[in-house]
Amino acid sequence: MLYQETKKYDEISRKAFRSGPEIVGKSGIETAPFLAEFVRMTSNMYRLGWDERNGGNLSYLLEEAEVRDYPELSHPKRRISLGFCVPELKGRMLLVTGTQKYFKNMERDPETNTGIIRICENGEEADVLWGFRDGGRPTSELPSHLMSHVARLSVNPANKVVLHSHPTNLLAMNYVHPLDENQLTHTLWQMCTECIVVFPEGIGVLPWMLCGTSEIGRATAEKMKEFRVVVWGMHGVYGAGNTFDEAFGLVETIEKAAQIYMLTAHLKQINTIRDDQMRELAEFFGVTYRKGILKE
Ligand code: 2HA
Ligand code: ZN
Repeated sequence: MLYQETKKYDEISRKAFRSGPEIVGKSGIETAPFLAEFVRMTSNMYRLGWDERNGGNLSYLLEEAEVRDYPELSHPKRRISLGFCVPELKGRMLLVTGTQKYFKNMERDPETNTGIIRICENGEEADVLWGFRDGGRPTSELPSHLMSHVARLSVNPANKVVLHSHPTNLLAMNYVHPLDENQLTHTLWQMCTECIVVFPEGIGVLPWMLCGTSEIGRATAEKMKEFRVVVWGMHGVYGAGNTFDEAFGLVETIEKAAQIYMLTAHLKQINTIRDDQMRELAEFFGVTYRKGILKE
């Protein structure tokens, strides 16, 4: 190899090593670290079996600084109507999965399966800045995503990620465990030692409701003021976090706890994590847990 060629090769492999092989041969927004992380997360969720067919959706609130290097985002491609109003997010940009799109296909073609939108000044429309290449639209669950972002930002300005998914064991548990917030939280806390530390505020629960509507969006957002995780009865879960890892890790922990429950609920239980032990954990790790769940 000539010296120049070697140098070029080294440069490419260094880049690939730093940001993952997917950036080689790509340009513009397709090289953005936030897109790589978004795609990685949806692919993981698919492989975990949480997001069959077009199930699940993901949204990420973008900061101006993250998109400065991508001039293609300054030319809106088309305007879409939201069907609801989120004045709190006017001017904000989000990367979001597309409606009827499969998490399975995200890695292969992010530009068709996702898109970046900017909420217009009226809060009722959005400009498509990139993606949805086949003329698609953002997820049918956009009301729940945008309203949840607003709710989380009102209590935590650093929140950036909202996810919706159908984790298998958590969903199975919905059919055999009371859908009561305190009872469900207590059971899940009991299933893994770390649970009370990872979600000390517990989990919110909504009864079965029609999905894809502004009503379920408003109900989810109301819960999101108190909880980072909201179970949609007999449907799935919403999770929020400051980073992809945080939102994913939260749902992953809850799904693991639900799996332990589903593996043991029909067996004779001879051991448990007691309430006083959970209190000991919370005190040791310095977390403030939701009151009214552990016996005082
Ligand atoms: O978008 O999961 O709740 C697919 C869904 C709807
Ligand atoms: Zn769903």
